[in-house]
Order: sequence, then structure tokens, then C-alpha cells
Amino acid sequence: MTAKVKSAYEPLNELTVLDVIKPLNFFDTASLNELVVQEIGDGNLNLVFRLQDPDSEQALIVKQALPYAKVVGESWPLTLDRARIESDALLQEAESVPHLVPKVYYSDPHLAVTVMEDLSDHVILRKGLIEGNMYPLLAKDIGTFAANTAFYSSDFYLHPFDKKEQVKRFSNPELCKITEDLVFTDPFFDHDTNEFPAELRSGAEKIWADQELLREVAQLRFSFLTRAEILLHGDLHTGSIFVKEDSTKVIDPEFAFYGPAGFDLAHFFANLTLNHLSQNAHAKEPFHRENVQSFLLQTIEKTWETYTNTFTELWREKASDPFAKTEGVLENFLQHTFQETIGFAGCEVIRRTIGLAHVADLDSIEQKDIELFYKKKALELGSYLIKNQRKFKSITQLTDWIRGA
Ligand code: SR1
Ligand code: MG
Repeated sequence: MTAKVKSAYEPLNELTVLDVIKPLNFFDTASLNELVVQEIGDGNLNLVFRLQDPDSEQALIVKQALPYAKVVGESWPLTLDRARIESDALLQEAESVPHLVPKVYYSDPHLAVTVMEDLSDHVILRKGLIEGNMYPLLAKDIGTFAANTAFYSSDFYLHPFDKKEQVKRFSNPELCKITEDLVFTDPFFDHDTNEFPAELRSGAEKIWADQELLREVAQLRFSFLTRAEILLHGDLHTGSIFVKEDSTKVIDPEFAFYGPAGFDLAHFFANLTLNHLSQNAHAKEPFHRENVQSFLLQTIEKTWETYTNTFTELWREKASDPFAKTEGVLENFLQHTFQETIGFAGCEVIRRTIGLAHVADLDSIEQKDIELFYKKKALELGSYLIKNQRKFKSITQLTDWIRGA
């Protein structure tokens, strides 16, 4: 859909958002004043408006970046360019996996706005998992998403000039800096962005004093800073995925950039692992808990299998790399990606436990002592993954270990 709208930046409200969508002629209704408009954003960074025609049920979403991080306030300024990155990433992803991302109807980089498909019939995966729901398509869909977006954005497929153009297009320094700080730096030092109760201090101090662990984190961080391998979503936790029984949609790629291939799957696996831990407290009865926990581990296994199988098929059919047919080249790439996935996942587990921006999976455990117990476990688990990333040789070795942990 193409249309021109007025575009000097100002934060939208329930009224001015109508000016943005008016030229799009999306709604059949004659009067836009009849639309029900709600600001529904519950994330850390943006405004999200849902506009719905109460008669026809037609609806759409207008997402606008604020010039600061909503989670902290105006004292944390943040680039509006992330809105352009997000809509460009959605369009890019839609070229290979259109069924796995919301449709973009319109975007305006000056207003920092993306108008997109309404997905209110889906739920946020994190919420669904905390409630103990299971999603049969999840693993296949996320594995397919990760493999396609990785392969088609990589040097294995693209001409080197095109790849470098893409790296420039998705240069996202401010959002990367958030990840560099919040995932790879602050939780590993006594930094003032960290957030945790006093009872976790000894666990945190153990991490800060562990030189072997810090050396590994330094290497993972360096990888994140320097390895422009593929176009990443950049923030693929379970709050960035919408699900329903028969559909999966990956949303919110405002952190998209070119980075190391294991990073997205690591975030997905880390957040599933945190949910797996939290099920011990959330699940109402043991039988259901066991079901949900095995679903989570199977999801990790099937996602990785789908990722490697799909990536391998794409490689065999379409790789233009001169070494694509050389024995062991693909296997080395996948092996390195696997190892880093485990290390990055360990960092994310630790960050979501003692750093900034926790996860509701653990924070919503009602009994304080039980919450602390599982948070301590999370710190041990994250540290082990980082330090032992090279010991895991297969995905089932990883899931077996999580099951035992
Ligand atoms: C200030 S932003 C905090 C976190 O929210 C986003 O979803 C990212 O995970 C980021 O690290
Ligand atoms: Mg987000």
C-alpha cells in the first residue's frame, strides 16, 4: 500500500494516529472517527496503537518509536532510526518467510512509524508459555525463520557487494550498544544497571570473580561486536514471538543488524530454558509440568534440527560460495554456530536474571523463596553454558543437560 502522509516527528496519540492512517484507505468505514483506538504497547521502547473498526472487525497496528527508551524514561535517548531498521527487516524477512512475519502496510522513517498487520488473535509466546500452553508449530516455524533469514542474508548466498550494502543498510549502532552493555557487559560486573535482590548478590559476585567465565564472555562479546555473518533479528526472546495454535509470527526486529549466526537461536533457547526452570513453580500439577517441560526441550531440539536441515538444503541448492562443495565447510560453520549459540544463551540467561530487563517467567513466581531458588539455579545454569559451550556436541546433549539441571 503506498500513500503520502505528513511526516515531521512528533509522538502520536489516539487522535493524531488517525492522520497517519487516513491516506492509506485501509478501512472500509466512511468515518475514521468510528474506529476504536487503543495504545496497547507493553514493551520497553515504543508506542503501539491498535485501530479497529467495531463493525467489520478490520484492524491494524501503528507502531511508533519514541526518541527515548520507555522502560527507563527520557533520560535514556534512543535513535528513531530503529523504526526504519524494523520495517526494513520485516520487509527483508518477508522475502523468504512471508508467513512468519507481520505484513507491513506502510512505513515513515521521519515519523518513526510502521503500519502493520494486526495480530490480536495471537498471544505473546512468553505469556502463553507461562500459562502452560504448548504450540506444535513453534519449533518448525522458528527453525525455518532462522535458517532462511540466515542463509539469504549471508555471504554464502549474496554477492559480496550486495552483502556489504546490506551490512550498511542494517547498521544499528545504538541498539547494538544496548545489547553489548545489557547482555555482554553489565551483568558481568557490579554495574548500576543491574537489578537483583540482595539474596542474589553472592551468586552475582561469584560470576564477577570467575576469570574463566569472564574470558569466555569477552570472546562472545567480541564475536557479537565483530562477526557480521548474517542479518539477525537481534532480540529473539519469547516476547518477540506471537503464536496461536496454527500460526507463528516473529515481530519487533528493531535490534536487527549483521551479527554472529548463533545469536538469535541463543536468545530463543535461553528464554525457553528460563521458562523450563520457571515451570517448576508455575505448573499447577506435576503431570502438566512434565508435559510442558518436555514440550520446551523438544522445541529446542526440533528448532535446531529444522535450522540445520533447512540451512543445509538451501546451501546445497543455492550457495554461491566457491568452497560450498568442499567437504566439511558447511559442517564447520554449523558446528561453530552451535557452540556460540550455547555461549550466547548462557549470557542471556544471566542477563535476564541479574541484569536490566528481566523475564516475567521468573519474576512472576509468587513465592519469594521459590523465585530466589530458581534465579540462583538460572545463574548456575548460565555460567555452566558459557564455560562448557565447547563440550556440547549435539542438541540432545544440551537438552539432556537442561533436563538434569
Ligand atoms: C532498554 S531496552 C531493554 C531490553 O528490551 C529489549 O527487548 C531488549 O531485550 C533490550 O535489551
Ligand atoms: Mg522488543
